[in-house]
Amino acid sequence: MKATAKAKAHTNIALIKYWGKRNESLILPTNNSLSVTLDGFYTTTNVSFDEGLTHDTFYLNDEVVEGEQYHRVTQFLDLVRQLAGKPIHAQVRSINAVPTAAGFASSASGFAALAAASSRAIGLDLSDSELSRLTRQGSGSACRSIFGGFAEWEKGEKEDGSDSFAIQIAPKDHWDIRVAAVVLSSKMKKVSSRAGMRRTVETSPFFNGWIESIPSDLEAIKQGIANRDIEQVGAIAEANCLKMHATTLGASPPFTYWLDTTVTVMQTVQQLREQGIPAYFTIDAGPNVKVLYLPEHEQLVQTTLREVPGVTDVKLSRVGQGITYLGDETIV
Ligand code: FM0
Repeated sequence: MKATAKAKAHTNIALIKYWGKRNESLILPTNNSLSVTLDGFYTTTNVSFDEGLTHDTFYLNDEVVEGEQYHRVTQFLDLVRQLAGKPIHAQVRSINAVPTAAGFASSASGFAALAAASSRAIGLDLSDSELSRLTRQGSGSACRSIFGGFAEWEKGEKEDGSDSFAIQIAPKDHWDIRVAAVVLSSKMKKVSSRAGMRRTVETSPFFNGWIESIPSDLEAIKQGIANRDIEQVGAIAEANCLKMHATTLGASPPFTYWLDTTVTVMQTVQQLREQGIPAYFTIDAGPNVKVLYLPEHEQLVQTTLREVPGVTDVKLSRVGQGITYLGDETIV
Protein backbone atom coordinates (compact mmCIF):
# COMPACT_ATOMS: atom_id res chain seq x y z
CA MET A 1 0.00 0.00 0.00
CA LYS A 2 1.08 3.54 -0.71
CA ALA A 3 -0.84 6.49 0.75
CA THR A 4 -0.03 10.14 0.30
CA ALA A 5 -1.42 13.37 1.73
CA LYS A 6 -0.34 16.97 1.47
CA ALA A 7 -1.04 19.79 3.92
CA LYS A 8 -0.22 23.45 4.34
CA ALA A 9 0.22 25.14 7.72
CA HIS A 10 1.02 28.72 8.64
CA THR A 11 3.33 29.85 11.36
CA ASN A 12 2.07 31.80 14.34
CA ILE A 13 3.37 34.52 16.63
CA ALA A 14 2.60 34.28 20.33
CA LEU A 15 1.07 37.34 22.01
CA ILE A 16 1.13 35.47 25.33
CA LYS A 17 4.28 33.35 25.22
CA TYR A 18 4.76 29.66 25.85
CA TRP A 19 7.87 29.66 28.01
CA GLY A 20 8.55 26.65 30.23
CA LYS A 21 7.69 22.96 30.22
CA ARG A 22 6.30 20.79 33.00
CA ASN A 23 7.00 17.61 31.02
CA GLU A 24 9.78 17.66 28.42
CA SER A 25 9.09 14.40 26.62
CA LEU A 26 5.35 14.95 26.23
CA ILE A 27 5.89 18.70 25.65
CA LEU A 28 3.51 19.91 28.33
CA PRO A 29 3.78 23.61 29.15
CA THR A 30 3.78 25.43 32.46
CA ASN A 31 1.38 28.10 31.15
CA ASN A 32 -1.35 28.74 28.61
CA SER A 33 -0.24 30.73 25.56
CA LEU A 34 -2.09 32.64 22.86
CA SER A 35 -1.10 33.41 19.30
CA VAL A 36 -2.16 34.84 15.99
CA THR A 37 -1.67 32.71 12.88
CA LEU A 38 0.12 34.51 10.02
CA ASP A 39 -0.68 34.09 6.35
CA GLY A 40 2.70 35.29 5.07
CA PHE A 41 4.77 32.40 6.37
CA TYR A 42 3.95 28.74 5.86
CA THR A 43 5.15 25.20 5.22
CA THR A 44 3.73 22.76 2.70
CA THR A 45 4.40 19.10 3.44
CA ASN A 46 3.81 15.97 1.44
CA VAL A 47 3.89 12.66 3.34
CA SER A 48 3.91 9.36 1.50
CA PHE A 49 3.66 6.15 3.54
CA ASP A 50 4.86 3.19 1.55
CA GLU A 51 5.05 -0.47 2.67
CA GLY A 52 8.10 -0.87 0.45
CA LEU A 53 10.23 1.60 2.47
CA THR A 54 12.68 0.38 5.12
CA HIS A 55 13.15 3.76 6.81
CA ASP A 56 11.84 7.35 6.75
CA THR A 57 13.36 10.01 4.54
CA PHE A 58 12.97 13.76 4.99
CA TYR A 59 13.58 16.42 2.36
CA LEU A 60 13.39 20.11 3.21
CA ASN A 61 13.30 22.51 0.25
CA ASP A 62 14.40 19.56 -1.95
CA GLU A 63 17.46 18.73 0.14
CA VAL A 64 17.92 15.60 2.24
CA VAL A 65 17.87 16.35 5.96
CA GLU A 66 19.87 14.28 8.45
CA GLY A 67 20.91 14.62 12.08
CA GLU A 68 18.83 16.20 14.84
CA GLN A 69 16.17 17.66 12.52
CA TYR A 70 15.67 14.27 10.86
CA HIS A 71 15.37 12.58 14.26
CA ARG A 72 12.65 14.95 15.39
CA VAL A 73 10.68 14.08 12.24
CA THR A 74 11.09 10.30 12.57
CA GLN A 75 10.27 10.41 16.28
CA PHE A 76 7.13 12.29 15.41
CA LEU A 77 6.24 9.76 12.71
CA ASP A 78 6.69 7.03 15.34
CA LEU A 79 3.86 8.65 17.31
CA VAL A 80 1.67 8.74 14.22
CA ARG A 81 2.43 5.08 13.41
CA GLN A 82 1.70 4.10 17.00
CA LEU A 83 -1.62 5.94 16.97
CA ALA A 84 -2.63 4.29 13.70
CA GLY A 85 -1.21 0.88 14.58
CA LYS A 86 0.61 0.74 11.24
CA PRO A 87 4.39 0.20 11.25
CA ILE A 88 5.07 1.68 7.79
CA HIS A 89 7.71 4.21 6.81
CA ALA A 90 7.32 7.42 4.93
CA GLN A 91 8.92 9.86 2.61
CA VAL A 92 8.39 13.43 3.85
CA ARG A 93 8.91 16.40 1.53
CA SER A 94 8.55 19.89 2.98
CA ILE A 95 8.79 23.27 1.37
CA ASN A 96 9.29 26.13 3.79
CA ALA A 97 7.98 29.56 2.88
CA VAL A 98 9.10 30.75 6.30
CA PRO A 99 12.27 32.79 5.97
CA THR A 100 14.31 31.32 8.82
CA ALA A 101 16.08 34.66 8.91
CA ALA A 102 12.82 36.37 9.82
CA GLY A 103 13.11 34.74 13.20
CA PHE A 104 9.97 32.71 12.99
CA ALA A 105 10.14 29.28 14.50
CA SER A 106 9.66 27.32 11.28
CA SER A 107 9.05 24.40 13.64
CA ALA A 108 5.52 25.75 14.25
CA SER A 109 4.34 25.58 10.64
CA GLY A 110 6.65 22.62 9.99
CA PHE A 111 5.24 20.30 12.65
CA ALA A 112 1.66 21.45 12.06
CA ALA A 113 1.95 20.57 8.35
CA LEU A 114 3.75 17.29 9.14
CA ALA A 115 1.12 16.27 11.70
CA ALA A 116 -1.76 17.06 9.37
CA ALA A 117 -0.30 15.36 6.29
CA SER A 118 1.05 12.28 8.09
CA SER A 119 -2.07 11.61 10.17
CA ARG A 120 -4.24 11.93 7.08
CA ALA A 121 -2.01 9.81 4.86
CA ILE A 122 -1.91 6.98 7.40
CA GLY A 123 -5.70 6.99 7.63
CA LEU A 124 -6.32 8.64 11.00
CA ASP A 125 -9.41 10.80 11.05
CA LEU A 126 -8.57 13.31 13.77
CA SER A 127 -10.63 16.22 15.06
CA ASP A 128 -8.87 19.61 15.24
CA SER A 129 -8.33 19.11 18.99
CA GLU A 130 -6.87 15.65 18.47
CA LEU A 131 -4.63 16.96 15.70
CA SER A 132 -3.47 19.86 17.88
CA ARG A 133 -2.69 17.43 20.73
CA LEU A 134 -0.64 15.26 18.37
CA THR A 135 1.14 18.27 16.84
CA ARG A 136 2.11 19.51 20.32
CA GLN A 137 4.37 16.49 20.71
CA GLY A 138 6.44 17.60 17.71
CA SER A 139 6.88 21.19 18.85
CA GLY A 140 4.80 23.00 21.45
CA SER A 141 4.11 26.22 19.58
CA ALA A 142 3.03 24.20 16.51
CA CYS A 143 -0.17 23.02 18.23
CA ARG A 144 -1.55 26.56 17.85
CA SER A 145 -0.96 26.56 14.06
CA ILE A 146 -3.73 24.01 13.48
CA PHE A 147 -6.10 26.95 13.79
CA GLY A 148 -6.47 30.14 11.81
CA GLY A 149 -7.09 33.51 13.43
CA PHE A 150 -6.34 33.58 17.16
CA ALA A 151 -5.65 30.41 19.13
CA GLU A 152 -5.03 29.61 22.78
CA TRP A 153 -3.04 26.57 23.87
CA GLU A 154 -4.64 25.23 27.02
CA LYS A 155 -1.79 23.89 29.13
CA GLY A 156 -4.00 21.20 30.64
CA GLU A 157 -3.70 19.61 34.04
CA LYS A 158 -3.37 15.90 33.31
CA GLU A 159 -0.04 14.11 33.50
CA ASP A 160 -0.64 12.25 30.24
CA GLY A 161 -1.20 15.48 28.29
CA SER A 162 -4.63 14.46 27.04
CA ASP A 163 -6.09 17.88 27.92
CA SER A 164 -3.19 19.94 26.52
CA PHE A 165 -4.06 21.31 23.06
CA ALA A 166 -5.04 24.55 21.34
CA ILE A 167 -8.51 25.96 20.70
CA GLN A 168 -9.59 28.78 18.41
CA ILE A 169 -10.37 32.06 20.17
CA ALA A 170 -11.43 34.03 17.08
CA PRO A 171 -11.39 33.19 13.36
CA LYS A 172 -9.22 34.85 10.72
CA ASP A 173 -11.93 37.25 9.57
CA HIS A 174 -12.64 38.52 13.07
CA TRP A 175 -9.97 41.22 12.88
CA ASP A 176 -7.65 42.54 10.17
CA ILE A 177 -4.62 43.18 12.33
CA ARG A 178 -1.17 43.17 10.67
CA VAL A 179 2.25 41.92 11.73
CA ALA A 180 5.59 43.18 10.44
CA ALA A 181 8.53 40.81 10.88
CA VAL A 182 11.62 42.96 11.33
CA VAL A 183 14.73 41.07 10.28
CA LEU A 184 17.98 42.00 11.98
CA SER A 185 20.23 39.05 11.78
CA SER A 186 20.39 35.78 9.94
CA LYS A 187 22.88 34.35 12.42
CA MET A 188 21.80 31.18 14.18
CA LYS A 189 20.78 31.91 17.74
CA LYS A 190 23.14 30.76 20.47
CA VAL A 191 20.53 29.30 22.83
CA SER A 192 17.67 27.33 21.25
CA SER A 193 14.21 28.03 22.61
CA ARG A 194 14.13 24.46 23.93
CA ALA A 195 17.40 24.89 25.88
CA GLY A 196 16.54 28.46 26.88
CA MET A 197 13.22 27.58 28.43
CA ARG A 198 14.74 24.62 30.26
CA ARG A 199 17.50 26.74 31.77
CA THR A 200 14.96 29.36 32.79
CA VAL A 201 12.63 26.86 34.48
CA GLU A 202 15.52 25.27 36.34
CA THR A 203 17.43 28.35 37.45
CA SER A 204 15.61 31.67 37.08
CA PRO A 205 14.19 33.14 40.30
CA PHE A 206 11.91 35.23 38.08
CA PHE A 207 10.19 32.16 36.64
CA ASN A 208 7.48 32.01 39.33
CA GLY A 209 6.65 35.68 38.76
CA TRP A 210 6.30 34.96 35.05
CA ILE A 211 3.87 32.12 35.70
CA GLU A 212 1.85 34.12 38.23
CA SER A 213 1.37 36.94 35.72
CA ILE A 214 -0.16 34.76 33.00
CA PRO A 215 -3.85 34.43 34.02
CA SER A 216 -4.51 38.20 34.15
CA ASP A 217 -2.59 38.79 30.89
CA LEU A 218 -4.67 36.10 29.20
CA GLU A 219 -7.96 37.45 30.41
CA ALA A 220 -7.11 41.00 29.35
CA ILE A 221 -5.81 40.03 25.91
CA LYS A 222 -8.85 37.86 25.16
CA GLN A 223 -11.10 40.78 26.06
CA GLY A 224 -8.99 43.01 23.80
CA ILE A 225 -9.23 40.56 20.88
CA ALA A 226 -13.00 40.27 21.34
CA ASN A 227 -13.27 44.09 21.20
CA ARG A 228 -10.69 44.47 18.40
CA ASP A 229 -8.84 46.84 20.69
CA ILE A 230 -5.25 47.19 19.48
CA GLU A 231 -4.22 49.36 22.44
CA GLN A 232 -5.23 46.67 24.89
CA VAL A 233 -3.96 43.71 22.86
CA GLY A 234 -0.70 45.46 21.97
CA ALA A 235 0.06 46.70 25.49
CA ILE A 236 -0.51 43.26 27.00
CA ALA A 237 1.47 41.44 24.27
CA GLU A 238 4.40 43.82 24.64
CA ALA A 239 4.47 43.54 28.42
CA ASN A 240 4.12 39.76 28.29
CA CYS A 241 7.08 39.51 25.90
CA LEU A 242 9.20 41.70 28.17
CA LYS A 243 8.37 39.50 31.16
CA MET A 244 9.38 36.37 29.25
CA HIS A 245 12.69 37.93 28.25
CA ALA A 246 13.26 39.16 31.82
CA THR A 247 13.26 35.55 33.03
CA THR A 248 16.32 34.81 30.87
CA LEU A 249 18.30 37.58 32.58
CA GLY A 250 17.69 35.86 35.91
CA ALA A 251 18.80 32.44 34.67
CA SER A 252 22.12 30.84 35.59
CA PRO A 253 24.13 31.41 33.53
CA PRO A 254 22.14 34.46 32.40
CA PHE A 255 21.41 35.01 28.73
CA THR A 256 19.48 37.27 26.41
CA TYR A 257 18.23 36.87 22.86
CA TRP A 258 18.46 40.59 22.17
CA LEU A 259 21.00 42.40 20.02
CA ASP A 260 21.60 46.15 20.08
CA THR A 261 19.33 46.59 17.06
CA THR A 262 16.58 44.63 18.87
CA VAL A 263 16.49 47.37 21.48
CA THR A 264 16.62 50.11 18.84
CA VAL A 265 13.59 48.61 17.08
CA MET A 266 11.72 48.38 20.40
CA GLN A 267 12.43 52.08 21.00
CA THR A 268 11.35 52.94 17.44
CA VAL A 269 8.01 51.22 18.06
CA GLN A 270 7.56 53.17 21.29
CA GLN A 271 8.33 56.40 19.37
CA LEU A 272 5.66 55.51 16.81
CA ARG A 273 3.18 55.36 19.69
CA GLU A 274 4.32 58.75 20.93
CA GLN A 275 3.32 60.04 17.48
CA GLY A 276 -0.12 58.51 17.96
CA ILE A 277 0.40 55.35 15.87
CA PRO A 278 -0.76 52.22 17.69
CA ALA A 279 2.18 49.88 17.06
CA TYR A 280 3.41 47.26 19.53
CA PHE A 281 6.30 44.80 19.51
CA THR A 282 6.77 41.20 20.52
CA ILE A 283 9.93 39.07 20.38
CA ASP A 284 10.39 35.30 20.46
CA ALA A 285 13.50 33.39 21.44
CA GLY A 286 15.73 35.31 19.03
CA PRO A 287 16.82 38.84 18.15
CA ASN A 288 14.17 39.71 15.55
CA VAL A 289 11.16 41.84 16.40
CA LYS A 290 7.52 41.45 15.29
CA VAL A 291 5.38 44.57 15.22
CA LEU A 292 1.57 44.63 15.48
CA TYR A 293 -0.26 47.48 13.75
CA LEU A 294 -3.47 48.33 11.89
CA PRO A 295 -3.87 48.29 8.07
CA GLU A 296 -4.19 52.09 7.80
CA HIS A 297 -0.70 52.53 9.27
CA GLU A 298 1.04 49.93 7.10
CA GLN A 299 2.99 52.34 4.93
CA LEU A 300 4.25 54.46 7.80
CA VAL A 301 5.14 51.51 10.02
CA GLN A 302 6.99 49.75 7.22
CA THR A 303 8.96 52.83 6.16
CA THR A 304 9.87 53.70 9.74
CA LEU A 305 11.10 50.19 10.54
CA ARG A 306 13.12 49.91 7.32
CA GLU A 307 14.99 53.09 8.23
CA VAL A 308 16.32 51.71 11.51
CA PRO A 309 20.09 51.14 11.16
CA GLY A 310 20.81 47.40 11.38
CA VAL A 311 17.44 46.32 10.01
CA THR A 312 17.97 44.19 6.89
CA ASP A 313 14.37 43.47 5.89
CA VAL A 314 10.75 43.96 6.91
CA LYS A 315 8.20 41.32 5.91
CA LEU A 316 4.50 42.03 6.28
CA SER A 317 1.75 39.57 7.07
CA ARG A 318 -2.00 39.43 7.63
CA VAL A 319 -3.87 37.04 9.88
CA GLY A 320 -3.72 33.55 8.42
CA GLN A 321 -5.87 30.48 8.19
CA GLY A 322 -5.54 27.07 9.80
CA ILE A 323 -4.49 23.77 8.24
CA THR A 324 -5.51 23.16 4.65
CA TYR A 325 -5.25 19.85 2.80
CA LEU A 326 -4.03 19.91 -0.76
CA GLY A 327 -4.86 16.46 -2.08
CA ASP A 328 -4.60 12.77 -1.17
CA GLU A 329 -3.86 9.64 -3.08
CA THR A 330 -4.00 5.98 -2.11
CA ILE A 331 -2.65 3.19 -4.29
CA VAL A 332 -3.57 -0.25 -2.97
O1 FM0 B 1 5.82 30.61 20.50
O2 FM0 B 1 10.54 22.82 22.68
O3 FM0 B 1 7.61 25.49 20.23
O4 FM0 B 1 4.84 30.78 22.45
O5 FM0 B 1 8.48 30.95 20.44
O6 FM0 B 1 9.61 22.69 20.34
O7 FM0 B 1 8.08 22.86 22.33
O8 FM0 B 1 10.01 26.06 19.60
F1 FM0 B 1 9.56 32.79 22.31
C1 FM0 B 1 9.60 31.50 22.47
C2 FM0 B 1 8.79 28.40 21.12
C3 FM0 B 1 8.53 29.33 22.23
C4 FM0 B 1 7.10 31.37 22.37
O9 FM0 B 1 8.96 27.11 21.62
O10 FM0 B 1 9.54 24.81 21.71
C5 FM0 B 1 5.84 30.85 21.72
C6 FM0 B 1 8.41 30.78 21.83
P1 FM0 B 1 9.44 23.22 21.77
P2 FM0 B 1 8.98 25.85 20.65
